[in-house]
Amino acid sequence: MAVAIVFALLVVGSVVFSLVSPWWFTPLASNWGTIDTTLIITFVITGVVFCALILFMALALFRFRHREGVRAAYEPESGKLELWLTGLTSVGIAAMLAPGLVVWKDYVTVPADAAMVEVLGQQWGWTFRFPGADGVLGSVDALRIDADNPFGLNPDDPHGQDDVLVDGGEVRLPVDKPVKLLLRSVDVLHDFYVPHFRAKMDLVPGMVTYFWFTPTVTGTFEILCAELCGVGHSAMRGTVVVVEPDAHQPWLSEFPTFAQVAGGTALARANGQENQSER
Ligand SMILES: [Cu+2]
Repeated sequence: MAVAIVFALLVVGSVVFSLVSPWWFTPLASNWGTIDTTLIITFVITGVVFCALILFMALALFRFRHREGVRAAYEPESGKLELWLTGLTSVGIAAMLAPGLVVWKDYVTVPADAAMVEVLGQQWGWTFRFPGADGVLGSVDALRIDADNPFGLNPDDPHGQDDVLVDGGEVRLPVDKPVKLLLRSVDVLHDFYVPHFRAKMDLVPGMVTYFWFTPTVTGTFEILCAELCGVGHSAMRGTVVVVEPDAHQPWLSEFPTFAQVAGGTALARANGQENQSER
């Protein structure tokens, strides 16, 4: 009897806590409100099932408690009950999975006008590459990655010459413009996650993954790595600053293009060789 009351109180407490909880999603700052909707559908369905199961247990404990002279009836099979339970479970699971399929299709169907930005993850930080004036990212090869060429760009690819290389862990994006993020990892699995955008995706060494979103609110948002990637994992943070569209280009122009970086490296090498030959 006492246990039945504890179970009932557990249900009441869980429902009240869920309704007045101070912990909820961070405010949404992208187009992915549908991801919140699918999560809420899952919360509601699992919540209803949780309450129904616990209350049924409380009811069974109370109704079938020990009484002198009363014996339990043995009923191992009930076709009718199994049909009901199977049917209801199927409907509940389908209702949780189906909305996700619709949202996933949107998530991987990138709008034609989306800007492209590459995100490069590395133990334990983020760098970014914009395609430059030609709008095309230059080709890359992991084997070319070294201290002078951290993105592994192909120096012979004309598309790569104007690519803008953004260091420092902060990327700025224009508000209300769809953007496709192309994700690469230098070393191990990482996961690019901005809670306010609801969007996340693994970075997998050896392949390029992607997702898209439209930032809808200006402000500063934190990038987290959501894949345990080594001892510095918790420090693998960055910042997305969503700015007004006309503030974006001035910020981007502060960063060097690949041609400038590679030219500087070539010059430094040439100077180094000169110095050596002078000696
Ligand atoms: Cu990581």
